[in-house]
Amino acid sequence: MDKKFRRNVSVRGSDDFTNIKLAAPLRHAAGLLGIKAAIQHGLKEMGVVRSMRALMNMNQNDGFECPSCAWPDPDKPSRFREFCENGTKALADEATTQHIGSDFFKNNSVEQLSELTDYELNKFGRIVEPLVLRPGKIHYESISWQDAYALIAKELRKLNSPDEAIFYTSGRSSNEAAFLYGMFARAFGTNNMPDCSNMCHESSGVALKETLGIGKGSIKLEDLHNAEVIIVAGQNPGTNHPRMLSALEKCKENGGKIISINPLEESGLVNFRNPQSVKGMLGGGEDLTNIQLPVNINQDIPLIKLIIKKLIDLDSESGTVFDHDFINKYVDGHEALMNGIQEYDSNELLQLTGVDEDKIDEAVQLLASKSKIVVCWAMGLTQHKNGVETIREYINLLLLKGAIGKPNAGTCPVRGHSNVQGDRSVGIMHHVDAGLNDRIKEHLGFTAPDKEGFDTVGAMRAMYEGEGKVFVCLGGNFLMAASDTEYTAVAIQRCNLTVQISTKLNRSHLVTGKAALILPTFGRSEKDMKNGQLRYITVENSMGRVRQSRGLLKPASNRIKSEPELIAELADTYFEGNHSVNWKAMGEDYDLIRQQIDNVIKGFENTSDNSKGSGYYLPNNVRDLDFSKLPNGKAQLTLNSLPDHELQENEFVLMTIRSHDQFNTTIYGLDDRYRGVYNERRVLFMNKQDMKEQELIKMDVVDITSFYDNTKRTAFKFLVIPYNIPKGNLAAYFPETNVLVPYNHFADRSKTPISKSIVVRLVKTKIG
Ligand SMILES: Nc1nc2c(c(=O)[nH]1)N[C@H]1C(S)=C(S)[C@@H](COP(=O)(O)OP(=O)(O)OC[C@H]3O[C@@H](n4cnc5c(=O)[nH]c(N)nc54)[C@H](O)[C@@H]3O)O[C@H]1N2
Ligand SMILES: Nc1nc2c(c(=O)[nH]1)N[C@H]1C(S)=C(S)[C@@H](COP(=O)(O)OP(=O)(O)OC[C@H]3O[C@@H](n4cnc5c(=O)[nH]c(N)nc54)[C@H](O)[C@@H]3O)O[C@H]1N2
Ligand code: SF4
Ligand SMILES: [Mo]
Repeated sequence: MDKKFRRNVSVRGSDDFTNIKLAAPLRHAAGLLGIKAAIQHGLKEMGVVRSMRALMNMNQNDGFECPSCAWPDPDKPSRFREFCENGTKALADEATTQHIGSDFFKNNSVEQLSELTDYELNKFGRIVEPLVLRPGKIHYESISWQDAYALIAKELRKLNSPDEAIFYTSGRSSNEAAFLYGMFARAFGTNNMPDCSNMCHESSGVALKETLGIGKGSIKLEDLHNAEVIIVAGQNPGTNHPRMLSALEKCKENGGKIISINPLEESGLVNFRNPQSVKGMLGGGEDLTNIQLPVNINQDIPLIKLIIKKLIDLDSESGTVFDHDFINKYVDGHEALMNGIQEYDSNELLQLTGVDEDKIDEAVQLLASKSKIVVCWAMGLTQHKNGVETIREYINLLLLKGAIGKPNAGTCPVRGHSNVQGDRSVGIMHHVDAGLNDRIKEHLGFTAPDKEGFDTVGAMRAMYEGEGKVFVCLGGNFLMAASDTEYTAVAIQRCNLTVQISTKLNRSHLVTGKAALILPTFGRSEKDMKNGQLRYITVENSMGRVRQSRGLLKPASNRIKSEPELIAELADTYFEGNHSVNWKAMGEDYDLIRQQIDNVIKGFENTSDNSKGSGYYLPNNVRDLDFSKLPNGKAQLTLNSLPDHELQENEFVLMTIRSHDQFNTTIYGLDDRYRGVYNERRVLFMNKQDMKEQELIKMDVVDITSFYDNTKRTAFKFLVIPYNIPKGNLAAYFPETNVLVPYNHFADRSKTPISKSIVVRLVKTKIG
């Protein structure tokens, strides 16, 4: 049953049910309920004055960037209007007035705390002083910053090779912190820089880079407003990128159409009651989706192939469906694609999708006559074995339509964490970039390693095998975010030292290496003062715009430090002031960091000046129709094979998704209002017909098991809920179900764990 480790810590926490209430899923998002939920949450955590001051400043050009998702702000934001329910929750969660320090840990051992749920752990509040968990001990104690740095430096020096250290980054950091951190890892001697995007949009990066030459999206916010068709695939913006709904609304008002490709009919995509418009508050809101295609999980490739096939038939009649001029001029691989696609039988493709042909034909008719098409996507496409190929298939569609590199058309991988794109841009990556290493040598004066480092799954394996011994995390909650929770727990516990640079308590502070440190840091809303000056950081949003962010709230304590400063002090301690980089000076004056970012990272220019006001866009070759770095100097059409899901009897495909009340592993509350689930997270969404066949009724309790490579994995105790989901498909929340995702099954080439298509069985344990 419950697997316990070296310290008697639980990986699972409590799995008691919490008194579920069910309602019908909502047919609209936001509106009054959204505002009420946001304000309630904000006021409870922050108090009235703090809430109002902070909200007035969030996403303003002279304020701070929302710490939640990476959705862009308009270039000219309007006062007091640029936030949403979930941004408010994220802010309240970070700016909470609840605090914990060494007294708290004196009374609560890591063993006791680990018995709680992730929701309960997060509620304790902000960590306000550096803490150490010494070998064999179960209580964290206070430690000075200098002693904490010295402990890390000592453990790093003990390693046989720099490659025994691993430096993880979660995407909430800033460009300045991420740059220093990445450069410290390299100066120390390793490219072991796993990153949350390895579990997130890595498949998008790989697919986009090899087809279009840049691992980022091509559109800007305004392009959505005037697109003729927006395809939203594998994404739930109502919950995860709420202000995207305003962009979809604008597109609809301008006459555009929306196609949603998703096994679920997500409320936010059905109808949006914009809390910032009269129509949204008093009227019925805006219906968003015109055509919903409830595709079976991981059957997007057959769906898009079928759509392309049908478009080919229409094009052979009229010659106007595809943009032949564009294809001739800019696209490679047309003939191969046309030949390749003929091998597929339309009926077989249709069967795989599970969608009504009439609906697909409606989408085909729409796409045939339009060319300003944007495809938006998120985790529903990336987290599959064939995530890279799935995205490439959508890019095929865009290229054939000539919907690339022109206004109101293109690619929109909607990023997760607020600065995950920036972190990657400024050098958080496990790959070797020879040009980058040359510039490091030239401007920073040291030789960066030229050996490929570990990504997330590589890091898990290395720690498990004893090859990774010191694990430093710039934010995040690696234990709960990574796949195969129990394997990852063993891996982490084999480390000599684990270091978490964090704001709030999470399970990665409890399931640790032999020794552990928590280095508490500022949230983005907090005022970062040095020598009487207010310092700011910069971030890059999902559409490649770099802008400044300056906090305004009083920091949670005077014993916490900013991320850049503490990283610089750690580097300075490690190098004992004896290194080509003046770390200490950079940690004090972020302009010095920005100058080096401009020197070392391509595309960044005069960042300290240019990111004022509305910021500046980084170069993007797709916007300029420049494919010169790709084979034959052209964008690439690709041949992608069909996914292979041979299910045995009683097997299902499970996707692990987010509820409306969480940010990744941070659980704000127990409701999923849009899906009609209240006060419970241990639920399994299931098709009614499947329930009947499995002899299950509503509220039956099941264990979910997966079986890969002769290993059975079990997520215990889930309540079955009948839901509008395609037959054969299941959905449950992450991170409770991460235990089912095998550590060694991930997307080809991007190595993103298969969190959206896990083959599982159900075992009934109790009648509901
Ligand atoms: N409030 C809030 N905001 C967030 C986050 C959060 O946890 N909370 N997380 C942030 C992060 S890091 C990220 S990466 C993003 C995640 O944003 P999303 O990707 O929207 O998040 P998920 O809940 O994983 O939802 C995946 C969607 O894909 C659909 N889907 C699953 N499998 C398939 C498939 O095979 N094909 C298709 N077409 N659809 C499929 C699911 O039904 C679901 O609607 O959100 C960011 N923003
Ligand atoms: N099964 C399954 N697994 C998944 C996913 C899935 O859909 N299904 N999604 C994956 C995705 S898309 C992602 S991005 C990863 C997320 O993986 P992570 O980024 O590792 O996880 P988070 O839950 O976002 O991290 C939350 C913690 O970050 C810390 N934190 C918050 N703000 C700050 C800050 O400003 N600075 C610092 N230093 N720390 C801060 C807090 O201590 C908080 O507890 O999870 C992945 N795992
Ligand atoms: S859409 Fe995302 S970035 Fe914008 S306010 Fe909402 S949570 Fe914050
Ligand atoms: Mo993500």
